[in-house]
Amino acid sequence: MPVYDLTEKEERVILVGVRTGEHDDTERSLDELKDLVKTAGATSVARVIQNREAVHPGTYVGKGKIEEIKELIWEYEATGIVCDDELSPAQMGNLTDELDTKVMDRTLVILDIFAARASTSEGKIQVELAQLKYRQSRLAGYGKAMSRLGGGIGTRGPGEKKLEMDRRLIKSRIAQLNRELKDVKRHREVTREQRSRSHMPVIAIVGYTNAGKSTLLNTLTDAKVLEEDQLFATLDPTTRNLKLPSGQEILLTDTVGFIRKLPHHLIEAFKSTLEEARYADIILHVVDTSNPQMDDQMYVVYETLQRLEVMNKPVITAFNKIDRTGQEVLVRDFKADKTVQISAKKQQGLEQLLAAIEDILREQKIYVERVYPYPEAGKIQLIRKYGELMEEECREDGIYVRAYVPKEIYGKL
Ligand SMILES: Nc1nc2c(ncn2[C@@H]2O[C@H](COP(=O)(O)OP(=O)(O)OP(=O)(O)O)[C@@H](O)[C@H]2O)c(=O)[nH]1
Ligand SMILES: [Mg+2]
Repeated sequence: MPVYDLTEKEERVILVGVRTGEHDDTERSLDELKDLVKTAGATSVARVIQNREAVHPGTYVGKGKIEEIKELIWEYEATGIVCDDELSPAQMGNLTDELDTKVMDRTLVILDIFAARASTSEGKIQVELAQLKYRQSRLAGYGKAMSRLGGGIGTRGPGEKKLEMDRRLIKSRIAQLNRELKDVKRHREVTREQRSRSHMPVIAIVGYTNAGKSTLLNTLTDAKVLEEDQLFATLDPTTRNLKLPSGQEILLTDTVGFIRKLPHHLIEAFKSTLEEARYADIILHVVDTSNPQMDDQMYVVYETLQRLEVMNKPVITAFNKIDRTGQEVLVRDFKADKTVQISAKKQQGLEQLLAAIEDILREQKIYVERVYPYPEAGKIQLIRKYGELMEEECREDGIYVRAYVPKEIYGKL
């Protein structure tokens, strides 16, 4: 009887970064890379940073550093290295030759985590597509680096499936996944259309990974989405109804988290998921106030929104986790239309958050004050359902109403 070894050898990796410009966040970026590596199931045993004007085009780091890394590999019995930037196929091939070890990059690790986390068929299609495209461009001419991956990080597809290795098979698999993705897109469009016909405003929760987006959705709507102290705990967007204190109903959507250097292939593949924010009426930006890198993270979120062409939308920034920091930390966000301080976990500041949402929605609505004759009373139902009915009074000539209504409804009144 054949015996299969299902346990993978523990991967021990050395983190490698290049510090280039003035604005130096290499250390912090490597801290994050360490978390990513851990999430992917490997251990970081050492880190190396090189100061260079620019990343070495052929080998990412210079010759001297390569020697240093070689020694560290030997010293720490490392099984591979992870570079903090996406390596070109040539860099990956050359480093593999020089170091004779498994060479990975930040992108590969992020893709690996996404593969492990994807739970819906939509998520799985998107991740596998991103993984295969990454792999495809590196197999051409540099197959050695890919075969050097062996098992572990970089070889696992969604659903514990091994990723395809054969170039021709990759090509046909990509074509198949692209077809499936088209169906997914169509499905999303239909859902979105239905939503916009329901006239319910959509609010997209965005933010850096681990900021507390899912926790907030759960707190507000009892959505039961996975919340965990981990990077990229949730990938698939979840939408839930929420009734605001005014009676108005809205849709809240939790989306995939952002991170610095989010892989290009991932953004491409996840476009239909990430696009949820593009069709939202309000962006709810959740920030982890307890994270020392809060400012960098906010910057990355706005940059990513721009990459996704999410622009000119009202933004509410919710400074989350204030139960950890206390109110004394200085928080501000000039890009936001409104800011609130909350604790999604301890349920603090939620009334203010809902009030901020109502304020913005009201700004987008039209004020109506009039008397509806009794035969037209049915229209008040419309107001009640889609707008905000503030006053209603039966008079001799009809029903007197004061309300805010969405523009789309106004015409019908
Ligand atoms: N102390 C404290 N912890 C919080 C708060 N909100 C969320 N957390 C914790 O932060 C961690 C991340 O929360 P999630 O809701 O999973 O974060 P997310 O933004 O959905 O993260 P991803 O899905 O990974 O992108 C979890 O351990 C939460 O329990 C808060 O207000 N206070
Ligand atoms: Mg989440």
